[in-house]
Amino acid sequence: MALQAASLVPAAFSIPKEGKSSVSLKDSSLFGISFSDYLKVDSSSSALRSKRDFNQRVGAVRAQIAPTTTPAVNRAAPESKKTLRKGSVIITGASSGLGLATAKALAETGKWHVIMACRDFLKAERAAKSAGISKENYTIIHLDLASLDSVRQFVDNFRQSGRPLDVLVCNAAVYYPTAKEPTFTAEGFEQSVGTNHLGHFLLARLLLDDLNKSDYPSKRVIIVGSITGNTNTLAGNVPPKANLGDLRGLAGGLNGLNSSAMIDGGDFDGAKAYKDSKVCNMLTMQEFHRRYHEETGITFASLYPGCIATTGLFREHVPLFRALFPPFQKYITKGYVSEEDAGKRLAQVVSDPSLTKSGVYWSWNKDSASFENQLSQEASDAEKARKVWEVSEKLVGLA
Ligand code: LMG
Ligand code: NDP
Ligand code: PMR
Repeated sequence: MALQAASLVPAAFSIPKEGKSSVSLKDSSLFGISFSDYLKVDSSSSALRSKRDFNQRVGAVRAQIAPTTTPAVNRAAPESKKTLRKGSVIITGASSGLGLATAKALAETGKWHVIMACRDFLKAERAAKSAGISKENYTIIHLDLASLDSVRQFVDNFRQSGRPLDVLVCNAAVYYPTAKEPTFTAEGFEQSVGTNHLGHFLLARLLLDDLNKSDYPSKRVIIVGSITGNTNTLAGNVPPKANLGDLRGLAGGLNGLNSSAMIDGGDFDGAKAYKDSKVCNMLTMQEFHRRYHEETGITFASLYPGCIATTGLFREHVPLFRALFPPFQKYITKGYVSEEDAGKRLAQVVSDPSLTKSGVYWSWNKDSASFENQLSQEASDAEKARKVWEVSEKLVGLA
């Protein structure tokens, strides 16, 4: 089984390739409405309260937007430039789309070694090769997030590699928008929440020890979120909407037998399951922050990189959707971002010295400058975050 082949093979190929042309984000507005940062502010959320504190401190006028200048991908702090050792970053799902583009952006700086944590070893090897990532800048280690045994095996294999861990990027995801019936992970959890949330939850929990041992100046855990899980946005209001309800399905194990396959206990809907999983990702990031940031100094953050309408995420969607979605996002919503530019954004969150704030959700404005964005009420609900955490740790065998 592929799982047993969990390999630890250093990269062996290096073929340089021209970068793709990038698309710059202009005005992200449709019919006069700004989509990139239109936000309903929920004054009861704790995220807002902490943001307010932050904004009061920095004297920002707008509560939800604290733009930073667009920094170079790996602009090292001047004093550390010469002495800093190469950073070591694990990126899950680095075999395509955003993960691959981020691996490329980081590797190209020469300042990062990327551990590509991928379920298809050969695909990852080919992807690294065709992206032109030099062999000394990456290692592929097998990881199938849809199997908790594989997650544990990955952690063992990573430890055996002897490399330090400075940054973990939880990027991999699956999306089944047209599935009529749920499919399940090795442990019998509905596939999208099982992979996108539970697999990453176990991975990040196990790797905290490794991050703690790192002597790197800025240690980070980044979990990729999305606008479509946030119902304070137009995109988050396209049905079906994310909603975790009272977590009865999650508590029942999402197995579709004696419990619903959906977190809220409702009927299966693949698009909703994906959006729910992204809400779990964003809640998990904040709960990590509350539990571990002060004690460990690790930065926990999430982000919405923009709509990367061309990636493999939409592989299960109907052909008409795949054909229309990129032009729709490019010319109508203007929320489109190329894989290359999205990779640079995530690479900033990994490595930029100015993006060390913990517990935040980053987005980018029309000038491609990063800003701290406002999560929806549900995605910033501290009580729900705690419950998701507690139920999840039972499901993955940590409690
Ligand atoms: C659904 O299918 C599944 O049914 C559902 O179960 C779930 O899985 C869901 O979230 C996943 O997917 C997807 C299908 C359903 O969507 C599509 O195929 C449409 C995708 C969106 C693409 C829209 C194409 C519009 C045409 C763009 C052409 C590009 C032209 C570029 C050049 C422009 C030059 C100026 O469909 C839907 O979800 C609804 C689709 C309805 C399509 C309507 C498109 C209109 C877009 C306009 C924006 C809306 C703004 C409203 C204001 C209008 C004011 C005039
Ligand atoms: P892709 O499908 O291109 O990439 C997803 C990656 O996840 C692939 O490398 C895939 O591996 C990997 N993966 C899937 N299942 C598993 C598994 N069980 N174990 C290990 N790896 C797995 O999609 P994107 O690049 O678009 O998605 C990356 C992230 O960005 C996701 O978290 C997504 O939610 C997020 N995102 C994407 C947006 C977009 O517009 N595309 C917008 C907002 C957020 P393989 O190559 O083997 O299939
Ligand atoms: Mg959405 C107005 C801005 C906007 C943005 C930024 C997105 C992002 N979308 C927007 C609007 C709309 N979308 C509108 C008006 C519609 C109705 C036509 C629409 C439809 C739509 C569909 C059917 N959009 C989608 C789908 C998907 O299947 C995608 C999805 O929900 O995946 C979970 C999707 C997305 N839209 C986005 C983004 C970023 C996605 C996909 C990726 C993700 O959230 O990870």
